[in-house]
Amino acid sequence: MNSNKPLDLSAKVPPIKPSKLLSNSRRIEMFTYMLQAREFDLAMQRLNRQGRAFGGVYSQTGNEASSVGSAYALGDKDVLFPMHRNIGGHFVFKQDLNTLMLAFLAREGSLMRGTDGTGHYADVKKRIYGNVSHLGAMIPVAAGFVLASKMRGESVVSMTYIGDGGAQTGEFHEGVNFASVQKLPLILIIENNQYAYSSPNSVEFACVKLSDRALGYGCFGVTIDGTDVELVYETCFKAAERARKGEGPSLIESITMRMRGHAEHDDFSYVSREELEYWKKRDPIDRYQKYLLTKKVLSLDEITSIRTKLIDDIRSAIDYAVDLPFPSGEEGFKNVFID
Ligand SMILES: Cc1ncc(C[n+]2csc(CCOP(=O)(O)OP(=O)(O)O)c2C)c(N)n1
Ligand SMILES: [Mg+2]
Repeated sequence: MNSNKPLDLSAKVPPIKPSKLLSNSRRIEMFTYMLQAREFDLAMQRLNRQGRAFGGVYSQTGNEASSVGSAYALGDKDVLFPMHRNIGGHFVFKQDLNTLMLAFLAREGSLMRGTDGTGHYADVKKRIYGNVSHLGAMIPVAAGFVLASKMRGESVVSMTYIGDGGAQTGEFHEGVNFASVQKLPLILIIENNQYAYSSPNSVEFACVKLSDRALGYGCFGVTIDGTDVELVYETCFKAAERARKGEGPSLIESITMRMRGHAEHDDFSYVSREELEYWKKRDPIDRYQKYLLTKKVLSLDEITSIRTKLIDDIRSAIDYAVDLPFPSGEEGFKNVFID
């Protein structure tokens, strides 16, 4: 799979590449997390239109397989440094809905004390760190985390993400180079969703695949279809195995599509209808649902009842959060300056 090439609009949607590492119950679990990510995203879009969600609402639609499949491949000591389109990973790491909704609706008492509405929080107990908003800057932090654990003799894998735009920053290079030299157990997923704001890949980089850079760093690199959750899972599981064996970092370019604007204010009129149609056919949830139905892992009725329960739970979390107050103005000055 190439990243920086014009799309072949007539190309057929490939079948899901089933992973031998997954049982059917784990498939259902992954699919449920994907549905949860989608429904949470739709709820955030609605809240934004109702004027109840402030700041940027960065749609995750199209990124569910990449975000869920990658985080699902980690173990229970590993750590996650998600970016702004990785809500699925928060669910995989068992973040609860009320906590997330409080943070996203910037309510008093939330993990960011109501000073942020876009998920820049850390929840150390849940092993979720980030996101660091400055593109690229989280990579050295995620690398530093496992440098520290390595020095303590612990076996921890750190997974983090960067976009196709963020992959062009200096700190991307510094972080991946450092992790490769130190053979750190770091997995970096480049989520190439075709655009950074309105800039397409063609104005971002000149190489064919972003994973080709791995050769220059001396680490493992691969480019995969990021809309196939089982392929994402298997690729990341193997990367984590290599990391635990001391074989160093992996640079995984996951090809997806940002199906909406950069944030909800952006009408993404710079994306052609043909391009969106191409990617609609590769919707990660539709693809996986079709696979699970064909293999009789789930029936349509079962999927409907999973979805209904997820929607009910999200509604309850919204009801819980919207009734709580915003923080006082002084909160914005706390933890910013040293007295
Ligand atoms: C160093 C830096 N420059 C600019 C920004 C503003 N910014 C936030 S998201 C974004 C676009 C990122 O595009 P990409 O990395 O492709 O991620 P995507 O939003 O497509 O998931 C920009 C320019 C920033 N946060 N950090
Ligand atoms: Mg992008």
